[in-house]
Amino acid sequence: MTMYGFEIIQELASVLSGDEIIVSSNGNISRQVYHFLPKPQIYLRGSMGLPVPVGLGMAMARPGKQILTLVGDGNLLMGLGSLTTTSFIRPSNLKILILDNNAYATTGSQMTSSGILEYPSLLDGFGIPNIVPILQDDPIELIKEKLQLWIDASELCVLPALVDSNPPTLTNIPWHPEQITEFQKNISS
Ligand SMILES: Cc1ncc(C[n+]2csc(CCOP(=O)(O)OP(=O)(O)O)c2C)c(N)n1
Repeated sequence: MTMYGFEIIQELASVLSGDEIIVSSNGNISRQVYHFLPKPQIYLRGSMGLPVPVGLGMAMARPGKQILTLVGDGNLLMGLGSLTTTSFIRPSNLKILILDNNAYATTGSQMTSSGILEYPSLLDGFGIPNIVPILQDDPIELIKEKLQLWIDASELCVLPALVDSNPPTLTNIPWHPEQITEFQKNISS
């Protein structure tokens, strides 16, 4: 069965309370979040490797908000060391969803090295609570269940999702980075 990251993002819509802040990876994932989920959110643009550090900073700065960080495998690998700091600080309002399509889909679907990762062992090694990964042939009810468990977790929690890669089809986000910064500054704690 084929399952793309954008389908997980669409499913996410049904478990959101509406009060969460989403931090999304640059490229395709930010575009999908912009197109399929409530606006505004913190759409990273340009800089790779930053969704986890930015999510961590947001979770510390806004302890009263749930921060959902959506990170592609390319972005995760580029900032892998930030999992150490994340585990050390351990904000209970930070939830990380890894959308692993084993590719840099945004720039032409070049293969990443994520295929060698065993997410449960990797995350256990970092001391980070995690949920059994979403797999391509998981039935939709199970996917929703895992998303719900993840979003309801009372502590730092990571949910990996192994998805298929598809080329970007969505148009870029029409917002200037300054507008996104303005939104970010005005989020109440
Ligand atoms: C430092 C840096 N290197 C390369 C790029 C170009 N770039 C933008 S998005 C992207 C791929 C991101 O991959 P991933 O996080 O797996 O998300 P996907 O594109 O698969 O949705 C790349 C290589 C960049 N923006 N910054």
